[in-house]
Amino acid sequence: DSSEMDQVLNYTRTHYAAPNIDYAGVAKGKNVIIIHLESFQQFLLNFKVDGQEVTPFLNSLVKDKNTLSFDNFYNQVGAGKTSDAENMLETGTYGLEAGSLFASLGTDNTFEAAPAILNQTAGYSTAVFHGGAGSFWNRNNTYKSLGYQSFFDGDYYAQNSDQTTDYGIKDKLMFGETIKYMERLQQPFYSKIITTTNHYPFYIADTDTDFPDAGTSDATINGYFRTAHYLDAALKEFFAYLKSSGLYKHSLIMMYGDHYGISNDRNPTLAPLLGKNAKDWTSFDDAQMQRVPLIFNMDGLKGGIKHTYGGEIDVLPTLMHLLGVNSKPYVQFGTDLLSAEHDQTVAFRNHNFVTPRYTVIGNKVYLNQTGEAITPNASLKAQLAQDQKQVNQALDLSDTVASKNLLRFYVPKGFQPIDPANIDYTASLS
Ligand code: GP9
Ligand code: MN
Repeated sequence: DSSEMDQVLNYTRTHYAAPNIDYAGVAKGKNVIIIHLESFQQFLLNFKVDGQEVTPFLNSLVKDKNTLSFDNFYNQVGAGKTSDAENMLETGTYGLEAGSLFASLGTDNTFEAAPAILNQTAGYSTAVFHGGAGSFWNRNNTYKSLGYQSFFDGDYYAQNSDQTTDYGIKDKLMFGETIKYMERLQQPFYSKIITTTNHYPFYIADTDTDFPDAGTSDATINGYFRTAHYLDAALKEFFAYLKSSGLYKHSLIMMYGDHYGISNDRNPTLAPLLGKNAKDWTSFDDAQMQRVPLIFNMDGLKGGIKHTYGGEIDVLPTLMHLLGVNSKPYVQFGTDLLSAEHDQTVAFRNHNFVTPRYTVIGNKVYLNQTGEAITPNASLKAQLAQDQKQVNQALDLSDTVASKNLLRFYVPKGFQPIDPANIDYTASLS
């Protein structure tokens, strides 16, 4: 009811962080190209197998003077995996405690999401590209609720068996076809490309990559470096397409990893490659492995590697502020990563959390600097209890918004609610 909505607004308005004047509006009017890096963890950057970089392209990109990236950025997904990441990035609200919000509520709930906001407030056309089944994670319905005008799903891409892996067309082929559709979009456009090759079981043929096998006892880990290397090479090709098509200089490119590729139970096997002892591996180390990349690149962007702590919930206000769009009227649970007022407490979906100094897992507290479990003194205990309370409050309020479909009671000023029935994806090519 409306009193619950008032509680939500009270939280999001109090928690709001104002834009950083050095970055506010620097990408105003640019096309937005979001690249979803499937299962891509931060530790892959600058990692070597047999002396070879796994991600030579991304490694050089993060050093570019026009690249802004974050190296303490965490995924916050639950069981909805890819769809939870998409949900957080598009809506600024959390996924659900169990299952996938896209799957259970994506068709019928009211959303105030990035495609609708940017279309209505800044004249963006909107499109999403995914070279797999359109019904996966209920995207074919949810994308309409988010306000996406076009959805180029697997039907728009080559699908012969030698052109695909388990979840869709191979990334290199996908980018090659996508650029042709993208060139035809009305500018400025807000777009998202979902890659799929770097997905469990991480298989890529020798004819598609010559990257070496890491030689661990776990074929999943060995494959992960190969498919990640393939994705990196695909990104290099895509940037070349963007440059030759002329789109590059009119676009802000944002890349993010959605969640882990290597699950916690496999981490002890990976440990020696990270210079650690398998027997010393702890829940703290598992939490550290939840870092994923967040990278912005744009001609003229003031670059650098930021060490700010944050997570997927924080991306939407960050992006909106870069585009010069006010995020304040919307219900968003994260804060602009570039703002001096940004909240650096990162909530995991299971209510564990990370701050710049501590990692809290259940009732265990670890010191980030050393990884050791500590017994907090009274004042630290009180501070962490306060942080935990805020984490719980944010997750619970977000759950209430979702489960009670509260946004139908709140129409931000100037926002036109989306009617999914008015959107038709069979005509995306016309
Ligand atoms: C499939 C892809 C995978 O379309 O997005 O989703 P995931 O298994 O990572 O949630
Ligand atoms: Mn995924």
